Amino acid sequence: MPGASSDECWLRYDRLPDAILRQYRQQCHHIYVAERSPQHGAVREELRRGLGGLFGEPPHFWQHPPRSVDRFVAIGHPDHMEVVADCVDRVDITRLDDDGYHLTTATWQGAEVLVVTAPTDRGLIYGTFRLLELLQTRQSLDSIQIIDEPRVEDRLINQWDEPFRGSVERGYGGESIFRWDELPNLRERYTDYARLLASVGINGIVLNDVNTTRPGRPGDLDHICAIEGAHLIADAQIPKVAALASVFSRYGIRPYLSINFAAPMLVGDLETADPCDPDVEAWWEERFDSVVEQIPAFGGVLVKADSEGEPGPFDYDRSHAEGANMLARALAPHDGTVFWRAFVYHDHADRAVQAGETFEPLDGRFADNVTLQIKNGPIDFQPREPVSSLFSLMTDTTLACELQVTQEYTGQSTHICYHGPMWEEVFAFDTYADGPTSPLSGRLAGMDGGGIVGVSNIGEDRSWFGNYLAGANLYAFGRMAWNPEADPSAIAQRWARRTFPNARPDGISSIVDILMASWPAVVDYETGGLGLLHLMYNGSARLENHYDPAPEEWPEYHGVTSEGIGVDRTAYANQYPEPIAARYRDPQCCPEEFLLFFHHRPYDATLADGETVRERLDENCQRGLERVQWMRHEWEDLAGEMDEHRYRHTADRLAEQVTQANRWRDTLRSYWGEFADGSSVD
Ligand code: BDP
Repeated sequence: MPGASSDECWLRYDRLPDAILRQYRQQCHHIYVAERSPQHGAVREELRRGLGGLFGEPPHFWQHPPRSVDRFVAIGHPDHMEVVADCVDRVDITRLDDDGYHLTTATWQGAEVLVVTAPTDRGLIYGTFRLLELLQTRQSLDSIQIIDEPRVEDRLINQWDEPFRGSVERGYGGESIFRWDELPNLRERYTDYARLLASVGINGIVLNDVNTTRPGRPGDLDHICAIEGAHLIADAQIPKVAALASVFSRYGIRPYLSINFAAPMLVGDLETADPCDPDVEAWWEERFDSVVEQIPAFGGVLVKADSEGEPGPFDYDRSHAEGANMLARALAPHDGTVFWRAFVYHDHADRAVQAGETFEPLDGRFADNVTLQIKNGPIDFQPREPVSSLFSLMTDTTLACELQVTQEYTGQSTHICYHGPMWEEVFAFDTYADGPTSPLSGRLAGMDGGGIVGVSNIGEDRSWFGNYLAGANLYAFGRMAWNPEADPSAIAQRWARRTFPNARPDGISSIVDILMASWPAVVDYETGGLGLLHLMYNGSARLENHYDPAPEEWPEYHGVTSEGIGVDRTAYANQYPEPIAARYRDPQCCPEEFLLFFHHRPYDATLADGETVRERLDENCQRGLERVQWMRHEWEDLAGEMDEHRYRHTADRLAEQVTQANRWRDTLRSYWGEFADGSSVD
């Protein structure tokens, strides 16, 4: 069991009330699970922990069919377990997606059996977590029939871990949990993290930050460990990565590394990293051979190239397809994937336009094992952005959608901001990539190798996230990567029931209501709700603040002038296929929430209901504040529904969120107010 210093999040296995315990114990005390692989070990361990906690006594494990009992649980593949083969139709199981699973009840030689089966060991892990969820949420196990399979193939967490300083870029849940200086020695917390990820269906983790060298910008702390991310592929460091990787692999989570495109020079001693130079390709081949020899489950690499100072193919006048494909060839013999990020800076002043200009001409030219990893919006994880045009433009390329689970621009670990509803909006967006009705969810699901990727929000903090309610974001990320059409409110409900098992149904409903109100609230008070961006403070420190209101810092992003507000992004709107382009191009039909993203409008321009732009912005800021006040008030009534520590911690966060929402409202209103009233000049 994790100690008091580590919260159990939704894997909380508090003892169940006696009234329901008897039957559960009869059904699940005897467990028959083979010991065939490390994943089977993980299954047994989770059941020992889970059932041990829920029942107050550990289950009894069998290595062979328990013929002397009249009820048991059997977990395994039909090919490996006669009981399972007798209870289910093997064809149904082989037809399941690799990561799918099946829970069913059956009778076997007079005994009642609850079967958890799957085509792969990973599926068995998912099925086991599902069984434990049924018990945690006190559902009947009589005559169950559950078949579940992921709709998206690659469901990855990107851990923006910075080995050289023991921290996580944009991580607000405390210091890094990875102790690179102590590895290959392992910590219990690594296993707990793997359990949390596997329990929501994550099947891959990139272990280090996309920025792979130690930045020399002002404000940098002294390093506590000399390793830079770029060097994790060096022979000297692979054993550390291998140790960490072994923990995640045991839970069916494939390990990946972020690499530096110039590694042949930085880590090796070549004089170039030109992707068309055969020595460069040979260098990568040799590196990957070495990595895979020690990390057989190695999944591949993530690359941030030609962006924010990171090297890339442009340094050699090569295209991003040439860069990505060179790595893809070197990885192909190892069944590895190159996740190539589309977050690229180049000649164009507007980053939104840049991505389309860089990548559209390359559509269809990427190798099969390259996945283009695209942020959900064209700018940068703002509280709300239109969905990136690349999802419409790239019709012949494998794609992944990159989301931030961490709350870089949505209040970090202080504000409550449940991202589920934002992701729902993103996945529901009709890309028109294949004519009408091509929602992003369907595109990612229907694609061989399609992916959903999330930048993690965990750290060393006791809560993992710096804010207990932010656990809902990691939970929802996993669930929506599994099924991008899943309903974020239902997910919040499942999360809350598992996280606060002693809360009454009314209490759970309040928690869900708070979560569901939180993203619209943040959008309102941090942006005014009409599509403005980057109104937060940046600063010159290495980890820009991105938290406090400071609209004066980046006028080019939100376009506030004495004439009006917003940015004319017609060029970007034109990248979308029709009819999306027409909708965004015309201020009269542009959805209100993106009006000022696409257009510079006079303050007194009227909206559909006759109100002016300025009035609406002011009102929305006020509405956001009121929503947070309501959330705080609603939380006050939840005392008694959970332990004092989590209750108080969250109450303190909400009190601070109210203070901050007030600041945001006042700062934004007076900022554009001064321009609009003529007291501030451009
Ligand atoms: C921005 C972050 C920065 C990341 C960058 C990226 O502020 O820390 O390095 O995105 O995604 O949002 O590469």
